[in-house]
Amino acid sequence: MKYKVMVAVVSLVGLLFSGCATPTTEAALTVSDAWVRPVALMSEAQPTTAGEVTNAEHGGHNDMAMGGVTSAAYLTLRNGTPNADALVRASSDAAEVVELHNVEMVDSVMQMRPVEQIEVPAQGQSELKPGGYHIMLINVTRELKPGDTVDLTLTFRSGAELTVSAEVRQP
Ligand SMILES: [Cu+2]
Repeated sequence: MKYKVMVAVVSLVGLLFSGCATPTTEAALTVSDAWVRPVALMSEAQPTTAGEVTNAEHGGHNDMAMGGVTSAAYLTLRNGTPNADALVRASSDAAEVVELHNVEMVDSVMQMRPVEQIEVPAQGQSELKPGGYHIMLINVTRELKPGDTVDLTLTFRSGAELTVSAEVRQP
């Protein structure tokens, strides 16, 4: 009885696996669920998003005394190749400066830190999500309303480059 269930599960997994391994144009690296936090430009009171740090912490990146408006992009990276890879750079049509960040607890305070790269394991995935790794959009150049889209170009350690369209939406 138990054995039969096991067989059923195994064959189902096998089916899923063969379904993924389409011989034509199999994407080595894929991006899914890409989204960006909305921002309103020109509003006097810019609410600070929970879990993120205010512009003051980004003083080094802002030449303007008032500081630019920031947002963050999140997505899931999948690596279908047998080799580990890493996201090493990102750029966007909606921000002057784009950095890769992580959120760490430092003396029980959440702080954002730039990181060199975000690892994507072989045959695995990495999630960029609130409270963890994210793509920081610094000096956002236009209003980002829910429903808008933001282009993100992602460069990987392997040299692969992907451009994705991220939807602006509330967390
Ligand atoms: Cu950040």
